[in-house]
Amino acid sequence: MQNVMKSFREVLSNAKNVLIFTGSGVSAESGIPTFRGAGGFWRKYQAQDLATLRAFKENPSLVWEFYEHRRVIASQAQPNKAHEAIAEFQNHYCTQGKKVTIVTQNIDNLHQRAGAKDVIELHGSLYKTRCIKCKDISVNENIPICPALEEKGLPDPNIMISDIPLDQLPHCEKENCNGLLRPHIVWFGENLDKHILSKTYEAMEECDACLIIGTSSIVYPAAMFAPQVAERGIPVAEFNIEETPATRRFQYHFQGPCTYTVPEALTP
Ligand code: BV8
Ligand code: ZN
Repeated sequence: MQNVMKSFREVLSNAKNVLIFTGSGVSAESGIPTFRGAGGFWRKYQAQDLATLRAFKENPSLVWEFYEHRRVIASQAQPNKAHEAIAEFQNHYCTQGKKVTIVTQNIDNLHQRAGAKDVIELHGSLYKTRCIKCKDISVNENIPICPALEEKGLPDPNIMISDIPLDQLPHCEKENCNGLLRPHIVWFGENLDKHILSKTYEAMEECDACLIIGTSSIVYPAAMFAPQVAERGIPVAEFNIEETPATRRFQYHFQGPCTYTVPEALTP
């Protein structure tokens, strides 16, 4: 093991409160496409053209097909060695009375499926819906989420139409509501949940070591968080297959697939 990794493992063994940020790169080796890579496309759209309230209002059928496709992909994916190492590290640290907070930009639920606890999902979850009428938030892991969306999310770029009638899209089952459901996901141009942000800021203030894994640090405000921790003089280690716009802000950068580098850092 190289000396730099040894020194970071030393930092972790002395730390009492570790903060772990993750992005789509932590799920890449589970077969879930990242945004920046080729995977950022579905049919003839870029993910961020569909992850907006405007797209949903204009064509709820198209946006629901996009998210149904991702629900199917993520439900068929397995947590990888990086997700497992993070969950085991959190579990092991808790038995020593230390704290590990996991803050993810991902909506794929793979940290939780690997056994991680109290995961802070900055951008929501593929498996939660929110009613646009009564605002009820519910967990929903049904595949398909409704009969009309069965097999409807295929990424084939030749599929040109998305015309599921509104009344066949997912609707609220709360008493006398029946409002249209949307994914409980933060779209571009939407604010992050205040409560989630305050829990994140608290973890940023309290931590004495930080890891940032598999993110291009391009999307705000998430991109600001690890650099702000580094500004406090806290050791931050970036795990990525390449350098990012934030790399120079961090004390450590471990280059390579995170299923190799993260277990090397976290396994006792
Ligand atoms: C907001 C849910 C206030 C949806 C997501 C101009 C300048 C600055 C900011 C803005 C701007 N214009 C607009 C904005 C604000 C905008 C933004 O930041 N835009 C970017 C594109 C510039 N932000 C917002 O809109 C946010 N809200 O600011 O509210 C506001 C209000 C009104 C008006 C304006 C502002 C909301 C952002 C949340 C959007 N929702 N997700 C969905 O998933 O469908 S964001 C989504 O994209 C992800 O959650 C994630 O956050 C982001 C993708 O980033 P990554 O996860 O990092 O993935 P990426 O593919 O980029 O990188 C993968 C990395 O992994 C790479 O570095 C790669 O090298 C690495 N990797 C790959 N394989 C591996 C690996 N590493 C290790 N091992 C491997 N095997
Ligand atoms: Zn409702």
